[in-house]
Amino acid sequence: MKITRVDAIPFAIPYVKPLRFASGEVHVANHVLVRVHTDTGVVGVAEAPPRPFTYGETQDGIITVVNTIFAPAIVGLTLLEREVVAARLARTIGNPAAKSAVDMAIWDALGKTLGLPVGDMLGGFTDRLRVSHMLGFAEPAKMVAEAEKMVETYGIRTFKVKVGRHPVGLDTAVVRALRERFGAEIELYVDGNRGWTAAESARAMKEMSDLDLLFAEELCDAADVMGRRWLVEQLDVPFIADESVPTPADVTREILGRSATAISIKTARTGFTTSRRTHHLAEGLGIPVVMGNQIDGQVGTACALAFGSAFELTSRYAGELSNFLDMSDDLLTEPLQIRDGHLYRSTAPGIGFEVDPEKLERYRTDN
Ligand code: MUC
Ligand code: MG
Repeated sequence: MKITRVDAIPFAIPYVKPLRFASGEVHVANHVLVRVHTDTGVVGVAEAPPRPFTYGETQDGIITVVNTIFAPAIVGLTLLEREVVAARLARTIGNPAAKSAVDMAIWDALGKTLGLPVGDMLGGFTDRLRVSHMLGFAEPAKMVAEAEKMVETYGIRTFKVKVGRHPVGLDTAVVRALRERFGAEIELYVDGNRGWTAAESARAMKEMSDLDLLFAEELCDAADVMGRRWLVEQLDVPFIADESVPTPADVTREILGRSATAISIKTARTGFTTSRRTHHLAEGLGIPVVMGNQIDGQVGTACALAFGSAFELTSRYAGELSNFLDMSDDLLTEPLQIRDGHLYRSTAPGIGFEVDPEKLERYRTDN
């Protein structure tokens, strides 16, 4: 069960439909596949999606920090020493996606070693999550057409609409068009990726007050401390902190400071070990949790599914698990399938996926 080697492999898979949102856009999944090798021949796998516009990480930076700092710090430890791994990774500031991929690859290797699914090892609450689909910026008619396709093809009935554009009416019109098209058939919430000011957010939320929104997420910057508290105080729906809560300490500050009332847990950002801490904290604070998506490929989506299905609190709401649908291809031998609005986790040992060696060969960019 000893860690013998860690690989960090860059790969690039283009998106058929790029995702556009207030803080950036993604056209190609330039991710890093992290593999943790052990002395018994078991290999654990996870992926790190760099999001420079949110966390400052780049594909090259992830590879460098894994190869030069993380791998030397953890080779020789066993798969059971996950808290020692976490403490050693924590000596380096930032780098959330790189740390998370190393952590989840270790859990994958441990599950494979023990013959147990990671979702069961973490909590085993359920075998499925309802799926929420993210609608990126486009013309209103196109966003409605995309939602129609998701309802018809996959049975998805929860949509997160990206907002944060100017003028504010551009986005509120889309949300209104969606509600008018689907009525009570769908759940709707909005994510601003810090695109609006607190005052613009308040105006937009007032404009949408009759649209039965489930949540509002990160509409304005948490750095505008008083403005955000002022906004959150007047909302009648939970306000989700996403990129403003990359660590459990940030969750504590945002929630106790009353500048958020719910959180997004992203396994791409906090792996399994820290996501578990965040989950327990959210449970103790009594706040809603949504499983978020860092524009993950299928490897990352399988990770979010394993974690989200492990606990009652993380499986209560639909999880954001469908961004991979917009990619032109992926790495798995058996692609994830959304059926009747749900993703079901695999019962295979580990996180529950296999990487297809031919696909990895085709998409890796280091050969
Ligand atoms: C989200 O929920 O914000 C967009 C940027 C990012 O880091 O994640 C996505 C989705
Ligand atoms: Mg978000």
